[in-house]
Amino acid sequence: MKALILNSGLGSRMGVLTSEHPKCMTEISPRETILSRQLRLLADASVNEVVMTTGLFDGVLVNYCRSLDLPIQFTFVNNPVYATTNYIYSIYCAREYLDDDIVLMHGDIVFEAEVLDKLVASPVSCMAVSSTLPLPEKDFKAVVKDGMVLKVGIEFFDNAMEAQALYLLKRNDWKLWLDKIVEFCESDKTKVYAENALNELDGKANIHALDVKDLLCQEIDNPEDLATVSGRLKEIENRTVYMTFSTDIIHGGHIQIIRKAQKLGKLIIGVLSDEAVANYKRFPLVPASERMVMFENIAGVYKVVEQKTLSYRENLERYKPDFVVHGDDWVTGFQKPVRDEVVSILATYGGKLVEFPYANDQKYRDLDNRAKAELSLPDVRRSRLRKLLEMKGLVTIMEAHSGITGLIVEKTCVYQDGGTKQFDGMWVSSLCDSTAKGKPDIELVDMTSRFRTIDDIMEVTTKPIIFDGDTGGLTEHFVYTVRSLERMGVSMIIIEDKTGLKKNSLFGTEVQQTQDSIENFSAKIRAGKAAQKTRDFMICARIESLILERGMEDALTRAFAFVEAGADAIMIHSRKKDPSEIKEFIEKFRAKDPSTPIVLVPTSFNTVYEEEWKALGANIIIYANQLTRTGFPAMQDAARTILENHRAKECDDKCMSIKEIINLIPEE
Ligand code: SPV
Ligand code: MG
Repeated sequence: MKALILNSGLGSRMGVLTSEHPKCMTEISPRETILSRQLRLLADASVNEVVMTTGLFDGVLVNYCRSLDLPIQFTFVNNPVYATTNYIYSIYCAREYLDDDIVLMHGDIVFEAEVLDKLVASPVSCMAVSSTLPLPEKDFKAVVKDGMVLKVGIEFFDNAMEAQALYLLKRNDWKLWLDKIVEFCESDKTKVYAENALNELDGKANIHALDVKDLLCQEIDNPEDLATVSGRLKEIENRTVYMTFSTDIIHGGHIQIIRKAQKLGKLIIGVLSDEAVANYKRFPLVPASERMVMFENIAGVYKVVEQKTLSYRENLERYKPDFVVHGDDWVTGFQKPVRDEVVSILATYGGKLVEFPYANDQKYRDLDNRAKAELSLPDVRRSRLRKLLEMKGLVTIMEAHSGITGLIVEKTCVYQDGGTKQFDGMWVSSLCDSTAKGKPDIELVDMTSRFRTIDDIMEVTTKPIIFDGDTGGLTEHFVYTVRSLERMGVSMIIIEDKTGLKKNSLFGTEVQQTQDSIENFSAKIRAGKAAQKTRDFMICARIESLILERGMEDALTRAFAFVEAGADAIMIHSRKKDPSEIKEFIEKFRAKDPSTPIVLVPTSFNTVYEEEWKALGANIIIYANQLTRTGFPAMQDAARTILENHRAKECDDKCMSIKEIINLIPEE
């Protein structure tokens, strides 16, 4: 596709403005002339070959075009008799360069990017017309019937629309018109409009009317036009466009949509906060502060701001952008409520939503998968629990005891109120790990076997892991456990202040359980902290005083002593249904220690919502055994159903489909 720009005219109605250069070099804004704007928009629309006819000042014009340094290849054609002929003759002079699809425009037309984009994207020949503007007395009008342009000229008022000499002409249609132009010029009809030749074709050139309505598309004939157009441009250039990004990798697809958005106005980019990204898709590899810098450095981005939540409300109300740009992938699906909210906020002040086709390109998905894989590397995974705590204040952790339960924790996601919610990490429970192996929870499953479970989970997931270290064993052994876990990429070990043969805490005082002394347990914590190599790894001290009914004071004394010994977090446990003793502990602990993270395992005291725990000052909520306790009864039920029915059919409805399994477990 080539552009043909007609710049041979004298532009005498512009007065002194055209005394030293052609009209197209008239300034329309502090940075642009009519021509530089046309050429920049053509280059943006990937029209990179321009044939330009020239007349008076042709040397000035040629030098000017070259000085613009645009990715455009020019062919200049001088009309030697520009003073006595009309542009029909200029086209005739250029005819040998025009065997292509042609964007034809007069050199004095100013239009906004959307007009040219629509024109260039048109699958058929078309001419820019407006159904909303009044018919001009002395300028072009197009006679339009059934969407087709039949005639163009000044004299037509019936069935006519305001029209501008801006066309897309497909090669075959253009050839018909060009042949007529040649015929006219060779029989000396050179003082008429090229459209006179077109009109003789009686609509055979198949030119459709492209209705650009109120979009700017206007020729500049005199200083009054110049003032109007400059004013419109100022208003257009002050329009703002808002887009949100959650990505930590910028690829070609992003740049493409950014370029499209920039054509609509000054582009404000909202970078989604780390917390919102972590909830919405995955933990960001690059923090929001750095992602903001990435976008600030993309040419032509006007401003970068943080968007704290998936909802656009706060930023739309603050910046009131004229446009919000998004891919069309949110028209349906879980983001629909976010979109609906955007539409309703835009409606309050007359903003517009512009949706471009979503680039669902495999190569971009691969890129994101590679980034995701990085999250499973030991160093990256280990450090993430601390970051999540910092970012969210409260993190939620779900039990996993195998690859498949790990995948369930990794992937389960619910969509609520336009947002998403998923677990932040996994708890490798001693109870569930032992149960899965058919063994009691008495530190019988040895560390090697427990590590094997962690490895199975790590192989297929990326989220941080908290390991249930029971009593931690002998201090001499514990230091090795800390190092091994740290090396594997586990984020935290929780050890309980018990000694001897450990029994599960939920038995409480029904079984013989011995609490360790503060001194011994503190020494174990100190040794563990001294053994670890990184700053990221955390040792959490679990206090069993309430389980063993030793009272609140004992629990608090131990908590402060263990923090003193170096514990990075405190877990307080209870087997009562009533959450009051846990609430009392949090309140009293927080009165003296505002920052050490508090971990809870609300299996018995399960009536309190996460939001309330957060408000009270808790930081990690572990759902310690629910996958085990729901999974195994389902298996027992299936086994019983088959035994009772002597076949598997009755079990079918209880089964996960093979398709669902395939979705849960992707092949590499
Ligand atoms: C586990 O899940 O193994 C625990 C938590 O240690 S609890 O069972 O509540 O003691
Ligand atoms: Mg346990």
